[in-house]
Amino acid sequence: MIPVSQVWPEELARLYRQKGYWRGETFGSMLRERAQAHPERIALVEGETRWSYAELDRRADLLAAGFLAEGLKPGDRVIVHLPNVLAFFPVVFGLFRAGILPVYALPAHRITEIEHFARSSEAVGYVIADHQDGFDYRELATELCQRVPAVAHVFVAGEAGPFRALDDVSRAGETAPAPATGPQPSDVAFMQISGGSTGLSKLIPRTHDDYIYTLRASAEICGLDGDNVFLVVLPMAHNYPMSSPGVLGALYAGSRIVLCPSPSPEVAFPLIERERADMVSLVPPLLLVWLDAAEQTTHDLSSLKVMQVGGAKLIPEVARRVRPLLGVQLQQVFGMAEGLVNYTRLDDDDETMIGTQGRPISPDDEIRLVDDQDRDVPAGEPGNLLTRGPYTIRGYHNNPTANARSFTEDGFYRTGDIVRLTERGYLVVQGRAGDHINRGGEKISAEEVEDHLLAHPGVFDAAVVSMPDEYLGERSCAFIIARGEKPRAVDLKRWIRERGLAAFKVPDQIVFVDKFAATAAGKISRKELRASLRAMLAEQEQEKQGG
Ligand code: OOB
Repeated sequence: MIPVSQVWPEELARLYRQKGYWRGETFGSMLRERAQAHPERIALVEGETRWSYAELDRRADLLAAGFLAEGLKPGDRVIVHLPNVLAFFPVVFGLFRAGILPVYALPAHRITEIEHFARSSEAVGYVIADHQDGFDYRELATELCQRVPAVAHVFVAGEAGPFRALDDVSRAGETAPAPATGPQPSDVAFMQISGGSTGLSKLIPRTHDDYIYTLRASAEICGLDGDNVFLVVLPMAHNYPMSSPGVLGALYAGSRIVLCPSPSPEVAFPLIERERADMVSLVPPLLLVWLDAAEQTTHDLSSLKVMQVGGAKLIPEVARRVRPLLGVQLQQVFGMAEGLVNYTRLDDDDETMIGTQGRPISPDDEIRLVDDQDRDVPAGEPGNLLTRGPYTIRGYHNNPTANARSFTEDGFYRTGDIVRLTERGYLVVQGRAGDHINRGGEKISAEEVEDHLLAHPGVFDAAVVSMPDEYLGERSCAFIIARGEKPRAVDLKRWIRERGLAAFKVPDQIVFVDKFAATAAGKISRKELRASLRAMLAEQEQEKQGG
């Protein structure tokens, strides 16, 4: 098994420790300290169930011992594929304490993605819910175990079927020994999944030291403390609702987390009223829905103080409506699972809050804006955003090709974002250099979807591009050259779904063409091809509006 590590150059690591960013905490110790400091305080609310910090701490211990008793070992990797359910917390803290690495999958991921995560992380375990929103995760697990026999352990929150119930693992933990030694703060705690700008998702190893720094700093920037009630509506396996400050930042600060079973206003608004939630994080399309619903709601939302919006670009016209309609402070969040996170600050003026995507968490986040030849652009001009710092990774797990492409020789991460810097050091996102589609915060790699389309017998060639969408910001359009008789668009969409991909990757629109225009150089550059198709779509859109 290839060990997972994440190492910064020694002098930088020393600096980050000296400056107090990395304080030698681990997730296990962090939860223990909170549980000792305020054992009775409520940490988690789901429906009628309330768990105190002591309760969560106890359950995490049981699962840590239980997972080891099941035969898992420190350093093993376990895919955690859970929706927003209570079990998420004792599972991940149990794994942390045992030194086992969670690999976070999103609820929307399906067999193709999960198989890829299992292979690339060499996972031996898989944690799922029994079923959610009509989807049975146990069937997915059965398929996964057939395809990747190395996944020898499947644990289920709920009805286990042929697998092992988490409740039984907890029970086994009652009599099993506690982990002998815990992980070190500089060890990798877990792996996140990259948005996948080119091809398949990559694994992002994050250490206890670096991630806990972001929790502490984010909680401070967002004004979280023991009195706050954080409502989580986005899937918390994603880096944004997990850590910006998200659920883990809320636990770090000793706040209360309320799990919301659905992001829709019909479910969230009554919960805000009942639990007096004061903070929530949304993506832009969801904000639109909430804004509309807020105009008519009879629910008391007056407890809400801060509403974060991030994951995709929030346009100023929408940002401007937040305070008048919801009576809350807007906070923009621009971040990435690889590290760098920017926030507008709660005391920023309106113009900054509405018109920028914030500034970095850390004084030691280094930002460079460069042209396509890696030369610094003049001040105020847009450029490709490069970054490195105390919580931005220096490389993906076991992926030298991606690392050569995504990192400079001196360790800057190439974010793929095109941004502009204001005079005060705030970032304004202008777009993406690469070919990923940001569908309302859900990231789609054009290349990945093209590869699946190309596998269809009726497809000769395919190019997937983003197109502007009023609601989602961007949606996906697949240009197809048919082989022989044209397949029907619905069949191609079904094809993608049946290939076991997350539903958000199904192209929103399919356009058949006879050929792709050759590029200036006469050869087929997919990048240029996508750019020209995108330009064509934009032109058509303009014509439609003009006429
Ligand atoms: C967050 O993380 P990822 O890894 O799913 O996606 C990162 C990419 C960024 O590189 C950027 O292209 C886009 O998502 N993005 C934004 C944005 N926030 C993220 N683009 C425009 N405006 C924003 N506010 O999406 C993520 C991770 C942590 C915190 C927040 C978001």
